Amino acid sequence: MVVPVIDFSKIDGTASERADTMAQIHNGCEEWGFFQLVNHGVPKDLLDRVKKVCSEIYRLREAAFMESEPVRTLESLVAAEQRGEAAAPVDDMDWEDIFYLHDDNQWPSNPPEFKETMREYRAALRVLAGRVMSAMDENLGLEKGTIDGAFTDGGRHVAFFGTKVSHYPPCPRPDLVTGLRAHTDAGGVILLFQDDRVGGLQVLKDGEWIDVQPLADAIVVNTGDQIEVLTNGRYRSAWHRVLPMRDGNRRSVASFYNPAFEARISPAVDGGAGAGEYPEFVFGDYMDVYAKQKFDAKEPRFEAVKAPKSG
Ligand SMILES: O=C(O)CCC(=O)C(=O)O
Repeated sequence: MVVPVIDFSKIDGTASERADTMAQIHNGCEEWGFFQLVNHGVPKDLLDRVKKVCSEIYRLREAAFMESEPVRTLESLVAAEQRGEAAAPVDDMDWEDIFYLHDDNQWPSNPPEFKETMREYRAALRVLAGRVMSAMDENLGLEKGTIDGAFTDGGRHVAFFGTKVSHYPPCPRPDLVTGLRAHTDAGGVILLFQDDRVGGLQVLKDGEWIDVQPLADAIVVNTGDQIEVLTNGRYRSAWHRVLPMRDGNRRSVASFYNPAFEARISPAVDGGAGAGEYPEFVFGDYMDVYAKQKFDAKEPRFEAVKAPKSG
């Protein structure tokens, strides 16, 4: 099984190319919760610059990673093992170096081209997120703008758009720690620019972990828990994880197009089987629960934000 790869430029092609592309997107959302887009309109030159500034920034952060808790924890586990003690795998931390870019937080000012490149990249990705959401609206028989409108409460708020820059440095003992523990994403549409050589990302499909194969210049799309609620379970958020690798420093840049924290989320389409199970809630409340339960099953999160029934 291979995560679907979709040529997004064909959405502007002939009627039959468009219909075929829309069907592939629908299948990717319904059957996988993950797919890869090629020819997605984000210029290659911009992707190359993103790779360059993100690699440079890791070089500036590497010494701090080497002093970080995952590294120290692993070192002490290995030392214990050498003393003949049993080393149990760590299950509460990840072998990753990360930082976030939002519209209103402080960004690194080194290397000097970082800010400008990432501003340009985020603008391009915001456009791509809009195009992907429009395709989903159409595939679900919703009026254009429905998903985005739900994320902004009909334009009253601004959708949250965050970017997480991650590196998964080479790990000497991948048997003792995870790159990133299995989880589903909390938000809406996630667009990931992953390393084109070092793998490690896997998606759970029909009970089996499948590699999200590195593919040069592709953007991996996955849908989060809010899309699952809006679609009444038709597009379910998929579990995914990152395995640590002995060789290679994997880079990934994940951009999350999420509802505004104030947005009220509830199913926007009639559900099939399982309809009616999804509650209405405020996204910020969901995030409060998610912050504590990211690596747990999602159903108790939906349960936790369900408003108590009156009477
Ligand atoms: O780094 C990756 O490939 C995946 C990142 C991810 O799943 C997350 O940050 O939630």
